[in-house]
Amino acid sequence: MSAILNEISVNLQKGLAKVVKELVTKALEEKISAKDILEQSLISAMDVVAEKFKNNEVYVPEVLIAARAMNGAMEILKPHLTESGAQPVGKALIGTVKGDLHDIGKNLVRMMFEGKGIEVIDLGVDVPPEKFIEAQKKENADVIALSALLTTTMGEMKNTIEAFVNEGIRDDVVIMVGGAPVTDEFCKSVGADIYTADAASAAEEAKNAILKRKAA
Ligand code: B1M
Repeated sequence: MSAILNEISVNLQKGLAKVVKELVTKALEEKISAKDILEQSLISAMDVVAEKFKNNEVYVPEVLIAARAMNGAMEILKPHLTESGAQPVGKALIGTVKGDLHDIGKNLVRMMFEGKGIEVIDLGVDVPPEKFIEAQKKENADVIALSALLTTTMGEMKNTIEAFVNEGIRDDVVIMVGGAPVTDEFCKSVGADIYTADAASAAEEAKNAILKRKAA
């Protein structure tokens, strides 16, 4: 790994948002690709934080500070991950489900979608089913993208899908699910259409699904 990517990783683990932003800007100036910065320093730094959190070596405040630094750095990368001037291929609603406050993965998915030319309405975190329904009635999106990071909130994906069924609008949309505890088996069991393990594949699958629907 190049020295600057290592430096970004070390500072992100410490949650030094300002330093991380400066280093990310510098790395871009040095022509390191946004993809490499994202994968080799930001995501790998969060993996280190996650491991330490799991082992009780760091606690919620430290993780929160690192997460803020990560989100700040991603905002700098955003224009570099997004194809500029592309015609929107379709629209997606995205949110982290009710009871769940994790947003880094969801934000990554949003950016990757935007990178594929998909317009994204981001409903944020802790989004109850009725908010997805209300937004869908207004926006008429092609894709509903649900993120969950907790085993205790995965069930909200099922509740959200059931709400779409109850409103009679389930078959009008492609419903995608993802997040660390989510699996393909779970996706099938709750009646979602697509599961992907990472944000880049989610964007790829979303674009394919939109183009397929539009061609049908
Ligand atoms: Co939380 N947390 N957390 N946390 N946290 C986890 C998820 C946990 C696994 C840590 C652990 O114990 N090992 C654990 C969950 C255990 C479980 O349920 N199995 C946990 C816990 C327990 C908690 C609290 C309950 C802790 C507490 O208060 N005691 C609490 C819950 C709060 C709540 O949500 N109600 C909590 C709080 C927090 C913070 C606020 C401190 C912070 C979140 C800050 C934020 O997001 N702004 C936080 C963090 C950062 C984590 C870990 C360390 C890192 C998550 C992350 O951002 N990873 C996490 C440990 C871990 O995941 N190993 C942990 C980086 C990110 C890029 O990955 O989000 O997985 P991820 O996204 C991936 C894929 O999953 C995928 O794409 C991304 C990669 O490309 N993806 C999708 C995500 N969404 C997708 C949607 C798709 C497709 C792919 O399609 C629609």
